[in-house]
Amino acid sequence: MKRIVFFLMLVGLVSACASSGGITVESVWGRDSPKTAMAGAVYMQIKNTGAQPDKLLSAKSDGCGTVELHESYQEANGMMGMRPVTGGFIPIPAGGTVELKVGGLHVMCINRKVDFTVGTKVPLTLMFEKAGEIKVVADIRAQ
Ligand SMILES: [Cu+2]
Repeated sequence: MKRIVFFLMLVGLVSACASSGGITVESVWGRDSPKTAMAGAVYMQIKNTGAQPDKLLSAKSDGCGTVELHESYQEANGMMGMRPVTGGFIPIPAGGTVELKVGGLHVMCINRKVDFTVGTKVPLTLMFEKAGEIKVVADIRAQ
């Protein structure tokens, strides 16, 4: 019986954070959005406890037609816009944490195949230059 409880705890930990090499990805979530929206943003914390800098190169998901790495920026008219990140990757400095958050960097799920409704889980595969593939699950929630 104790073993079963331990196993369940372990599964809980694995889904809450995923790591490879010196890279750990935590708090992966997306905000719920109308079914009519074609795209949805996913946020997370990426920690690099290694001695080498790494790069998030790309991401993919069965729940999305295309996945892009985006940054938010302020347009000349003061409106917030977003665009693919400069250089096409997100640098993860050695010993640093990069936060993908509302109004900043995010992973963009384009041509969604799943609705971003509260409680939905969207699997994502992140590709890092050195750490390789890291699979995570985004929890869709209100904020
Ligand atoms: Cu975006």
